[in-house]
Amino acid sequence: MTRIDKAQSPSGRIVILTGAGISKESGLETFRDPGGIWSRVRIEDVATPEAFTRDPERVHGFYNARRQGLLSDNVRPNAAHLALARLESEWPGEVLLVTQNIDDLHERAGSRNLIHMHGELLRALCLHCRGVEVWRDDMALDSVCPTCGRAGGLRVNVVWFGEMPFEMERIYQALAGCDLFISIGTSGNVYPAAGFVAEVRGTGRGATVELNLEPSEGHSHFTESHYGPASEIVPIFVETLLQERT
Ligand code: BJW
Repeated sequence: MTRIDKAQSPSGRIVILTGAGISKESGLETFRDPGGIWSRVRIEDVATPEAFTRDPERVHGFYNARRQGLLSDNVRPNAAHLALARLESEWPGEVLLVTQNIDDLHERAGSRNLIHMHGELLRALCLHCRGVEVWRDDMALDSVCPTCGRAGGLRVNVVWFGEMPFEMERIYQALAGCDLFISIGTSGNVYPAAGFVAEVRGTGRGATVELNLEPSEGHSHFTESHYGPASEIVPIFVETLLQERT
């Protein structure tokens, strides 16, 4: 099990990257597993700026369905989300959670130091005024921006292929200074997130741990790996990490 060297790093800075696999047991679909989202819908049709320009109604429909799913009663944080929130509150050093997920399950579990690098399903971006507002209803071509009052400019505030993920400078700064990097429930197919582990290895400083159902694309970069459902292996890993500090 990974240890943070207490002598070198008394407070131990941790960066955690999460992907769709952590929310799978909460009832949300992954993208690239068999039967996942990209097996039913083409990326080019719903997850690029060009798709939105070509057929905004279709893109709205895709995200409206996922928003309704996220807000349904049976979708809630699982033991893995809760364990990461516990780690943030009990760990003596900084814990930064970087999620690729657009759901709000980390917030609902209690995580606070959190970056949504691929955006948030429950926020709208106005292309007229660049305002970003909470949005929990269906979105349509004639939806009105709560900030500027104009219709026709709203899109879901997520990062599509070809767009720049959010807060990259802050993320790379945290990766450069971290003592432990933990990657959870991500297939390692999408950059720049897939390159974070190599970034940490390049500093020669941080330990790197993968917690996933199966080895990801970048599994060989990690110094330690544990495989199984996130709701089982994440709480065990967090418990051990906290025990080792005491
Ligand atoms: C479990 C489990 C359980 C299951 N327990 N585990 C070559 C050509 C063209 C483009 C590129 C290129 N090389 C790189 C690019 C850039 C491109 C890219 O990466 N393309 C690749 C396809 C090659 N990237 C971009 O365009 C990004 N922007 C960018 O690069 O800007 C320029 C830049 C330059 C320099 C620095 C910084 C930036 C933007 C990427 C946007 C991704 N958007 C999406 C959709 C939007 C949001 C949404 O609709 O939800 O984000 S795509 C989709 O994939 C989504 C996810 O966040 C993302 C990652 O998926 P994730 O989370 O890994 O899910 P899965 O399904 O792949 O994996 C799930 C894993 O969980 C699996 O391993 C399972 O085993 C596991 N699992 N059940 C634990 N119970």
